[in-house]
Amino acid sequence: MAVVGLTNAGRSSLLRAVTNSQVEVASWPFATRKPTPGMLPYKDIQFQLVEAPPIVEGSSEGRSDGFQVLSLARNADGIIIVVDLTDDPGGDLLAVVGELEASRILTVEPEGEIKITRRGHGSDIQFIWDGTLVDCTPEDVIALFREYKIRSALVRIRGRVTLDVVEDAMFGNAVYRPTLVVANKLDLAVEGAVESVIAAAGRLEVLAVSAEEPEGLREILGSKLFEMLGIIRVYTKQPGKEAAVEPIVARRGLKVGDLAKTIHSDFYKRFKYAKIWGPSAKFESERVGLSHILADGDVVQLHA
Ligand SMILES: Nc1nc2c(ncn2[C@@H]2O[C@H](COP(=O)(O)OP(=O)(O)O)[C@@H](O)[C@H]2O)c(=O)[nH]1
Ligand SMILES: [Mg+2]
Repeated sequence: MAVVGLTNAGRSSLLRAVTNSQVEVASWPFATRKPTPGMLPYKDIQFQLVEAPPIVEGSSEGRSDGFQVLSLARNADGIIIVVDLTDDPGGDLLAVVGELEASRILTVEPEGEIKITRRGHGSDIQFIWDGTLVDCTPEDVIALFREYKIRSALVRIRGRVTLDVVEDAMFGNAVYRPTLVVANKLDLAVEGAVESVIAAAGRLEVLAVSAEEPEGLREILGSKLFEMLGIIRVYTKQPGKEAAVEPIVARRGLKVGDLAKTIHSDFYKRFKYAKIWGPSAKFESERVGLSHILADGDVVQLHA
């Protein structure tokens, strides 16, 4: 997880409160210059939190190590945005989200998808409609294509597609990162501060905390991240032995086949069946195939 925010929001304090890291907390601005990692233990797994240097206006154009900060966010599994409730937290949140978006790091999953298949010949744009265009017309899309010298293409529209989605599809550099907003310094917050963050956050979830009062914070933050990232833990088991203590950590939707591939390509090729125990099993020691979808807490025995 990349922990980002404006300077003094409390990124270092949050890491100190919930991880093993001894990062420097300072009341002067720009104390954190280098990305600093820490591990947050939750259940039997660990989340790596990395404090990014502060975001400033213009980070997305490279100001104040902006490219480094934003590539950290781009390469993380998810993002935590820390805002200071004693500042203008709603405005600060919009500023941070604005810098992320300007570098095509999306904090909200786009509702639509466009697939552009370019053709070497002809000069027409053909649409296939499995959805709608939002805030733009087919002519706008064709005009945009023309700017990028796309004259002949087959275009499939799925869901709700904005002009931003069209542009992202052409460049292929937009990424979506699940994002949690941590509204910090709750102990000093004035009335209405949390509400202003919630209003600015739109569809993002807001967790109001005080990093100076870390009681129970690990557990709360851990459970939010677990949920947000859609994590499941699966335990492998060899015949006649106890299940592994260390889980394999994966995303919701993991199939037995994916698991077999993760463990060894040979396992996948020579796969016969799997036996499962736990939440996704209809009964203990159920036999399942490659397409069975696993759940958090499952124990799996692969047979090849
Ligand atoms: N009262 C209060 N002060 C905080 C809290 N979190 C951080 N601070 C203070 O805010 C200042 C900046 O914190 P720091 O963690 O260094 O911010 P960073 O620049 O985002 O890493 C420091 O003086 C902290 O002691 C909090 O929850 N409550
Ligand atoms: Mg810091």
